[in-house]
Amino acid sequence: MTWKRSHDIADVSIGMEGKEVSLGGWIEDVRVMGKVTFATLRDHTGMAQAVAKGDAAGGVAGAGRQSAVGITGTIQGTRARGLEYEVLVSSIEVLGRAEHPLPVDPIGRQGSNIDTRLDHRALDMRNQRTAAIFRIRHRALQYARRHLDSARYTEITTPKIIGSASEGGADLFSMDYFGKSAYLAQSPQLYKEQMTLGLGRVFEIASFYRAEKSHTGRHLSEFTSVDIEGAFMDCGDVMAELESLVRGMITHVAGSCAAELGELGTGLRDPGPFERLTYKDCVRELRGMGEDVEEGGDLLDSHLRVLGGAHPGYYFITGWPTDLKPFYIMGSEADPAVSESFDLQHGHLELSSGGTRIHRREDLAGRLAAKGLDPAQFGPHLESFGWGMPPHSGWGLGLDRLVAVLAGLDNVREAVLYPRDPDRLTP
Ligand code: AMO
Repeated sequence: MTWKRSHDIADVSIGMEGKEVSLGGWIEDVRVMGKVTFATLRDHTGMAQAVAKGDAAGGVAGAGRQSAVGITGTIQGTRARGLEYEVLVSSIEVLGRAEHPLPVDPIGRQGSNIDTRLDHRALDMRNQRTAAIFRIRHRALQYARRHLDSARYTEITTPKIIGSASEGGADLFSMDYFGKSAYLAQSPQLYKEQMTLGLGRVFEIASFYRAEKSHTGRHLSEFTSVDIEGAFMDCGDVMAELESLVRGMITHVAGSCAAELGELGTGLRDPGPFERLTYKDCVRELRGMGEDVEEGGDLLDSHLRVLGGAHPGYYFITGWPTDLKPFYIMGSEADPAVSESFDLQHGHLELSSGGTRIHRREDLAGRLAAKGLDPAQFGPHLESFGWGMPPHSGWGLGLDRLVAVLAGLDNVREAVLYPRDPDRLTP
């Protein structure tokens, strides 16, 4: 290939008038006006107008929309509205031809349903609305790493192929592992707890797996979780950490993704301190609204929808019955039937859950047995609790769900590159 890129489009300006540049990008639009051809060229940094006359005009017109091209030309002023310069093309090379008809229209003029878009995700990513979602996701992740680093958490990577369940028995993907049974990790729960005894504060951002046959706009078989675990921290400490992380993410995305949020027709601002409701408050409020809720029973999706209608923003639900929570969550000292735990909600959507963990080995073994789990299966985990296990707390935050909220999306699949659900295993 003789053609070579000289600049990203964002780095070209009218200050370079008269200079020659070589830009690589995709042709978004072509207009032939007599002997002059106009084209818009987009790269990962922006859009430029190319103008071609003579031989070059035929080359630009023949390149075809959405083909990857390299153009070489000089920068000149323009009368086009909203633009300060254009590139007068001297030569164009088609580097990767787009074969029409394309399965989805990347400009979004012809709408496609979500399944068609997900089936052709790489091309869908050229749609600026879709690209905006993934730039927002990038900024949210960037902030999460910075925030947790400055709060002295160490990033860890735990195994995804495991020998026994991390969250209890249900919803596990199993597989053959050299003649033994293995599973895909549902969360980093046991490993992150163990890591507090050496590293103190840890976090992980990774994919985890749930074999739930759920066909909803919020459940995935493979999801990304932001997890923390901190030694000598209690439920209140990690709730404060979560609130400051989520508010910081919102502010960071609002500040760094104005164009992307505009593309999605949405806006963001700091929501202020999160409301805190207890489980008992929720039961009372739901009953007051005519809902049939059993005291001590789980809040069903139908209940959360009603509650979310009354609390459309971010809010914590604390004090869940201990029986409703996983085996590692601690009961409170005042009333062991009420746990030191929380869920973070956005309206009806659960974004995160966490709490104070049981850190005494005998108590944990007892809870495992009470939950019908076999303590022997948790042998190495329980053993580590005899090595100076500190009191500790943590949470898991569903990143895909949070990005869907930030980007104003109804379906979590929109916030995931190649979502996996019971009906979707490819591409
Ligand atoms: P939990 O099971 O509540 O807790 O998961 C934590 C958060 O992860 C997200 N999430 C999902 N997102 C999309 N699809 C799914 N199938 C899915 N399952 C979970 C949700 C949820 O709030 N170990 C504990 C956390 C902890 O206590 O540290 C756990 O996994 O946003």
